[in-house]
Amino acid sequence: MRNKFIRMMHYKCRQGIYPSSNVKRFEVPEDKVPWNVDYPEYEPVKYTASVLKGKPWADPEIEEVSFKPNWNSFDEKVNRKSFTGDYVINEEGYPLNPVGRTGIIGRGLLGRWGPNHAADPIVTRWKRNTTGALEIDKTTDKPILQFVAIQRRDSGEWAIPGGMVDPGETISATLKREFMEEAMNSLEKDDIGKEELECSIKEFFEKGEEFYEGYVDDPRNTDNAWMETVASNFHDEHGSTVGQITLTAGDDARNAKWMTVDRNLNLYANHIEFIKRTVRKRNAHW
Ligand code: RP5
Repeated sequence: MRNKFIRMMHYKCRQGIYPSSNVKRFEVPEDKVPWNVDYPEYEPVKYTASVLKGKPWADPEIEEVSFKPNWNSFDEKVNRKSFTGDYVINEEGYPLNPVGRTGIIGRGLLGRWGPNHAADPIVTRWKRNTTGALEIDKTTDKPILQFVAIQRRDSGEWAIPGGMVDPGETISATLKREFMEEAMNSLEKDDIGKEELECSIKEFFEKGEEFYEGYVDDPRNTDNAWMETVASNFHDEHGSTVGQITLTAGDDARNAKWMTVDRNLNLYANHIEFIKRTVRKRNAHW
């Protein structure tokens, strides 16, 4: 399960302007990404969004004397361990992005210094025609997969309906909660409505297959804060359970829909990689 992480490269978190800001990343050519490659000209911009200040889900500044994080371990309820192995704390006391340079120091929009843990539910069904028969791609002779995608409010990009793991929350709870919030609009329901929604997907969400845990090439990553995720596939083979539900966008999602898998999809962060792995696992058309 652990990823052969050392070979990983990031792209989306080295591009131009930092999300929801006018802060320009210092340019980092691909060969200068690894920390062990000298880059004497490197002058990353320092940026931590002001929106983080005083938020209960965000860390204080590193310099704050009362802030004594236990790096590389479970720190009270906050998971500061990385799936990539132990990360380095530099001389100034900042954790270093395990993939390498991003052109920005500080936390940007991310709440935690070091790893920020998320979970991504990849909910799939087969594409069917109007009679209910599987659609088979003529070139590969394989059935075509569809997955639940949401359109993010922040960037407008389509994405897997993942979200942050709350302190002390189990990954399986995050996977179900985020799906309910972003693709079923559970936050707008009263307690009874929420319970009904949960009942309708409870059994389905018990049969997930975890296939990735590791770094995410998220556009919000910085040199000192980055996203990691656990991605699990929940598959409705006969299209008879979750495959039938009406999707309603909620919370951070502007839209939600069943998206037909296509290798040319342009998705948020490196979510296309997760879809590709799911396709392989299901032996679907790519
Ligand atoms: C990505 O950001 C993860 O893969 C996950 O989909 C998402 C979590 O962040 P929020 O959607 O909560 O902002 O890196």
